[in-house]
Amino acid sequence: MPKRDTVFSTKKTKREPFVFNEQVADVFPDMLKRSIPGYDVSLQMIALFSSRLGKNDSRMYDLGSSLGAASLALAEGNSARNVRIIAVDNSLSMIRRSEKIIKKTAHGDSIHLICADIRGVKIENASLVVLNYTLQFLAPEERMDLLNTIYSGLLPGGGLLLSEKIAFEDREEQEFQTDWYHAFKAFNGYSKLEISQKRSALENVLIPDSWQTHQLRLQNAGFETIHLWQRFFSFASIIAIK
Ligand code: GEK
Repeated sequence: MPKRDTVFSTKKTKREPFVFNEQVADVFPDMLKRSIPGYDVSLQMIALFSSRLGKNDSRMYDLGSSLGAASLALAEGNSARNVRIIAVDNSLSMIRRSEKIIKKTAHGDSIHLICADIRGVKIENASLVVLNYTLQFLAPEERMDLLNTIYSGLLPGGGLLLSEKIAFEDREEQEFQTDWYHAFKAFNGYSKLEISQKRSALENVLIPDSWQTHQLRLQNAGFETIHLWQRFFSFASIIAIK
């Protein structure tokens, strides 16, 4: 049973920005399951994309790997030979825990963990790159550089799997989607206090872009095929193929 997320359950005396520390890493699987509609499906489909897009002797990257869930999905779906999966996260709490989790699976030899900032990572010979709810944590003006780096490190026909919280250009839709998203969280057992404290901790930490902004950025990076393949409320998953 994953440990229950109670990070925002008691009243905080001052507003502190959200960080991926020990307390968060300790309850992370429960936090994501109850906070991201479509998270489990995103992992299942990462395995599917891996099974079709993986190429012999290539690399796959999981950027912002947290506890390694997407890396494990890449490894489970992969049927190509000699694929090296590189998982990168700058939270030592996450990397330490993911090391223990991955060691207990059959994929310990194919997944390589790196504790580093994804903004400095070198991408090469990649058949797949995963950014599963990570790009949203970079400053908006830094996102294009990362996508350019990813595009140039991908092999022709290689894919980028991008999942994000998105914003809506239409104010009425933004309010509608936010309201239903909060209903989703309440339905999953989060109190009003937890929902509002987490929301305020994520302000200026998680900055969502609209689908149109993502599409334009991916086009500018050079991707030829760009499609939305899942969306639940304000959480969307996109595939972009070089
Ligand atoms: C999953 N992909 O389970 N460099 C490296 N890591 C970073 C950076 C950065 N600049 N910024 C944020 N992170 C995972 C879930 S969580 C999404 C990804 C969420 C890391 C951060 O430490 C955290 O582990 C991850 O990106 C984002 O499929 O919590 O909403």
